[in-house]
Amino acid sequence: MQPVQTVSHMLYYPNWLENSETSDLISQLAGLPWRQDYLILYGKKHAIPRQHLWLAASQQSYRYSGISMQSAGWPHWLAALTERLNQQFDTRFNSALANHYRGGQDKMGWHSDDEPELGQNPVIAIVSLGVARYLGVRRKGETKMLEKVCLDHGSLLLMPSGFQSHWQHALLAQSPQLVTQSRYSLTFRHTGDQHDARRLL
Ligand SMILES: O=C(O)CCC(=O)C(=O)O
Ligand SMILES: [Mn+2]
Repeated sequence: MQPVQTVSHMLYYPNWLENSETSDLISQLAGLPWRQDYLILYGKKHAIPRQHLWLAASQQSYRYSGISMQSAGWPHWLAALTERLNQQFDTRFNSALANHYRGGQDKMGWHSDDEPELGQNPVIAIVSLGVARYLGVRRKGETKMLEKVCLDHGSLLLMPSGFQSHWQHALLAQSPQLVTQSRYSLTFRHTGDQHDARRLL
């Protein structure tokens, strides 16, 4: 399957999943114990504009945007999907941040996936299920969006090593009147090495 290379050098694989697999995956995802987290900003409590979950084989927690998350487990279907990614891309994914965007109002703000748990120059893969949504990309330090990649149902987007040092991405909000259906994403990561190293000190 030939990927499409985006302007910022990500690799996009439309229909990476077969139709028969996507419906099973959606039912597995729908059954996860999704979390609604909150952030306190200037003394005011804000609901994060999506539901999420940290999934990992190890009990290692994951910290991003000031929220610390314990692993909600490592289901067999996720282990199988991870194995497939690792075979195809020669990666070492062992964990995933799962996101549930309930409608167009749900989103993720501008960021790079550069948490210390991920090590240097991580490769990140995003599997998308449900309604198509746009991932915006801009250069670090700039506010102008360079490109908008449509993440279709069943697609895979690969952010290569080095991408996170130069670029930021965001899952863009859309009109809740226009986008009423939900989308799930699984963003695969490799975590653990730094913690092992720290434990040895
Ligand atoms: O939902 C997406 O496609 C993007 C999510 C993302 O950037 C992340 O989980 O770090
Ligand atoms: Mn991200």
